Amino acid sequence: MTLNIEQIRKDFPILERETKLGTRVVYLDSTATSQKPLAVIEAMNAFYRCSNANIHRGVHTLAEEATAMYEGARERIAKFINAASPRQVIYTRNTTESINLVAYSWARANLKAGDLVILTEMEHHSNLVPWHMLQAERGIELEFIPVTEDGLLDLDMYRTLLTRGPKLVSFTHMSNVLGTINPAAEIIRLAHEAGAVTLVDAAQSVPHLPVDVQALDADFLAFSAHKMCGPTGIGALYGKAELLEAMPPFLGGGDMIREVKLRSFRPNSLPHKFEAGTPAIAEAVGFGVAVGYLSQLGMDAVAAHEREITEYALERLEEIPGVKVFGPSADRKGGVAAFTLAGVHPHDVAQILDQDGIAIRAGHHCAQPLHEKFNISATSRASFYIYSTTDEVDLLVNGIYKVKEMFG
Ligand code: 7TS
Repeated sequence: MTLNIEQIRKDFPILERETKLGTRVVYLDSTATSQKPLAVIEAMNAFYRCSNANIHRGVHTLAEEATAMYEGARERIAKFINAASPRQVIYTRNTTESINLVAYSWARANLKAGDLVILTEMEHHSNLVPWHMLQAERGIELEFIPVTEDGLLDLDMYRTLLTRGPKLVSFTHMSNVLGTINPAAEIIRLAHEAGAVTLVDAAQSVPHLPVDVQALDADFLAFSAHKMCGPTGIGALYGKAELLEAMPPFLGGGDMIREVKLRSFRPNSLPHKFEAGTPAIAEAVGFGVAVGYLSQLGMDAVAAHEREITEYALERLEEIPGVKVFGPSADRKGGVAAFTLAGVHPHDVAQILDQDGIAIRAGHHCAQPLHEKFNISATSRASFYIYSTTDEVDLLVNGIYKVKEMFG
């Protein structure tokens, strides 16, 4: 099945927004956050208009309705990633909080000084800094799977690192800069053979590819709603039940307890043990509708559309003299094209494109070590999603030619 992009674009009101020039906005920054379909916007609106109440505590109709909507969304999200049970899906604020939850709860209970954690050189800061913090606190050791010149993980080096008996392998499923789709199932299989637990940063994969946590055999997997048509302020952590059950709570407070005495408490069962305080209820409802929207399109079709756009974009970008696109060929990457333009700072590229209503991002994209690896401080980055078109790629390319003219 192929996507009907024209129809899809009608679902996203923001794509109708006019620029200063009276043209339609060209949104090429979905890697930072995706736009939201009307169905999600309206579901959240309807929640506040008709069903708003706090969850898990009221016996009144509104509270029951809100609770059912919040838990119903969890069921849909669990199904979307093929989790065996919704108990294994914990709501968090975003991917960052999901990774921090593992670092605070699982890692502080299971890692001691000298224990090895393997990361990669292409991680987002959110899968680096929590481990730096634990290193400072606990004296754990960190090693990194190197990135090759063409933007792939060096799996031979990974195999070598595994002989050192790591306790955890935590890696991004898809790079937010190179677009590289890493062979997650293989990385996990090898980690398990070496006796390590695995954490997948799926911030960029769950929105763009079919992801099946059971097929991957992932121990933990983190993602954010806002990158997959859902609202900001909510994300998820998937975990294997036996790991989650053995873990101490993360934040303490209401809802995460079964019983509290003045001097003690007993934690609640999964998933509530990890959801202290009033959660993002309307956002959970929006998250559930977002996964429903993507399911309806079909994630295979989503991935195929992005592959097509990316192939076209790489072809067009690479024909511009002075443009260098980072990362592997289109068959090994998702819808991300980070590039440099010789003699022009990436921020200038983004700023000049913005004058024509073309939204791309410039900077290190929260992956400073990766940029350092390629001896650059920043890139310009165009990224694509279900509503992106080849016409928009053409506008981007024309815009870059204009930048070249301005800079002589
Ligand atoms: N991991 C990856 C691979 C990401 O791309 C991002 C966000 C995160 C983690 C963190 O997600 P959050 O929802 O917790 O913020 N990436 C980007 C980006 O590329 N531009 O803006 C945010």
